[in-house]
Amino acid sequence: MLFPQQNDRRNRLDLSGLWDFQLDPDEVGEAEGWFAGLKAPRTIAVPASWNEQFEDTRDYMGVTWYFQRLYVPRGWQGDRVYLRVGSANYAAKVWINGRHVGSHEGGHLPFTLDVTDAVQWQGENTIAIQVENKLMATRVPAGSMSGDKPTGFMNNFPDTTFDFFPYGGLHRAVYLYSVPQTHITDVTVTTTVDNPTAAAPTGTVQVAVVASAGYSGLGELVIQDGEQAQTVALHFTDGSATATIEVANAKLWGPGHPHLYPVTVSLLDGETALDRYSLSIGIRTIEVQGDQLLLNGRPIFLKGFGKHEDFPIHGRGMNLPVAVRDASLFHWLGANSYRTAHYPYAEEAMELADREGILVIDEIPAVSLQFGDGEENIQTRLNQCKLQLRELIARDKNHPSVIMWSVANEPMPPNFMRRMAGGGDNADDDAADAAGTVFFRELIDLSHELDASRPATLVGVMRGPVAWLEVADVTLINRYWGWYVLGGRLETARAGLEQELDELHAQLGKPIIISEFGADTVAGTHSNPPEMFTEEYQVAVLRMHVEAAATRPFVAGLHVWNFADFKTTQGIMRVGGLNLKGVFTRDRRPKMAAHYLREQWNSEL
Ligand code: GCB
Repeated sequence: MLFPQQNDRRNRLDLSGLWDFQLDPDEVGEAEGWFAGLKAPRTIAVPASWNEQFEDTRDYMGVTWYFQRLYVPRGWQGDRVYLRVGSANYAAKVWINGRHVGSHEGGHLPFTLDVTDAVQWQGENTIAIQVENKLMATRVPAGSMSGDKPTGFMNNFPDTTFDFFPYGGLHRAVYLYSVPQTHITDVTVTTTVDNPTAAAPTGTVQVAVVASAGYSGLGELVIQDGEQAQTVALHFTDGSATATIEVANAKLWGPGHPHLYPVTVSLLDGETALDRYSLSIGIRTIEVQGDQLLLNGRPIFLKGFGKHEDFPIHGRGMNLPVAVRDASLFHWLGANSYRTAHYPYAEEAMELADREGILVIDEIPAVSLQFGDGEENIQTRLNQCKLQLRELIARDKNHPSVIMWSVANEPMPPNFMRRMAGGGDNADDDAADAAGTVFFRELIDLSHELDASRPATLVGVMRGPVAWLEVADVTLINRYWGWYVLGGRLETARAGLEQELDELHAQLGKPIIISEFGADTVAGTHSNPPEMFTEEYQVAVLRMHVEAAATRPFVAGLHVWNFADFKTTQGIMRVGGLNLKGVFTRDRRPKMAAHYLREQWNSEL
């Protein structure tokens, strides 16, 4: 899972650019051998979603083909060669020079294929990637729950169970890279701090390294602290080695002081490096104590947003200038955190968060999980969730910015709509809720098993079962008081919100983060007194939450839904196919709410 890197032992070719592309609605491509060349290609940009690059592809959710030609540098001969696809939504099959080399399912996490034996050194190589984005009940996230009968998110089109556009394509860069035959395959860094609130704390950096082919030999670990470097030897047995370094006077990582220490791991043959891998680490701690979330031993209040990877034309495709702009707007606002709603974001976004001191709640694509379509489908989705959680933690475990894993957003209890209308529980619901509790406990346990250093959570839907929240280390709740519930009646909504916060705190005794709240707002629409959809109303809804949190020390964070307006499916609740709850427009112009938050969040610093 290590991100490909260019150094004196490793090479990396970024295959971003213009590729050949063809839709395959009749699914004849494989039988007709399109992996050797497309029949009627058009040109597409990679990385990006296919949906908005052409007139006829916006709602296309089927099979497509991407095709590229390239030379593999002769200097790589003798090394191992890998192909790494950053994100192919949803399923991908890959051919090199007409030979099938691997497949992957799950649209927001990278996969790597060993293509050493498939590439040729004389002449041109071809890469064909079949990407398919069918909306299916057995996928995570799930599309239509019942084939042709639309039952998804408010009967919207395309038919999803979730409220964002189901973009398809090669969303992140594709790399070809080389590593030496004996190479580093994984590095895991964990940090602890003795007395983190002391003036000059000591940090302990533990590093576990895995090397290929059961490597048993020497290596070294170097951590750079300004002008000083500390070096320790690594002794590998059967491909594994661990080392611990103490950093005196450690500069702890956090918002406002995102200090990163360069670390390099090498495998050594005498003086010669067989392989090396570098990363930037942050020394910090994150823990839950009673009803508080502690960063470096001090309570931290999360100020920020649920976001989306979304921008016109790029769709969900990686867009570095937008990511940089968003980080800059976070600083302008005084925001310190976000949740990767509702899927893992690009690795570059995590790196940016490390550098900029932004805290991240990192989420798998388990949005709107359903529990009403039979045991078999539920188990299929559980397995897919576990796989994606493993892949996510393997990918992001070394980022100091990542402070928590989220294993689900708004899983749907059966009879959700009845509950939303204020109906009470009944016996059937209890059984389904109990099955859900087991499902989430498995995911939270897996998260703890894979990474004991970070809390794990799931994000509860309004009127969802409290037992589901109980399994999480931190209580994350999405609440739409004043919007979906008691819209326009803000005084009554405020009382409902406050009562609910106090009750949940009394029941669970954990820190509460309101991980979504907000109001759809048409930029430029105003009213006095505030009315739904106006900029004044959005400010009033946000103010209600800011004030409710201010008098409740157990509220450990407010994440406004959403940072920016974003594309979703078409339907009666989504004007122009957009969710308008952004405090910025889709092109990042501030609404009044952005100015309001800026005043609030900067004055608290
Ligand atoms: C939610 C979902 C989010 C939606 C939002 C809304 O609770 O988690 O995906 O976009 O509500 O605006 O309805």
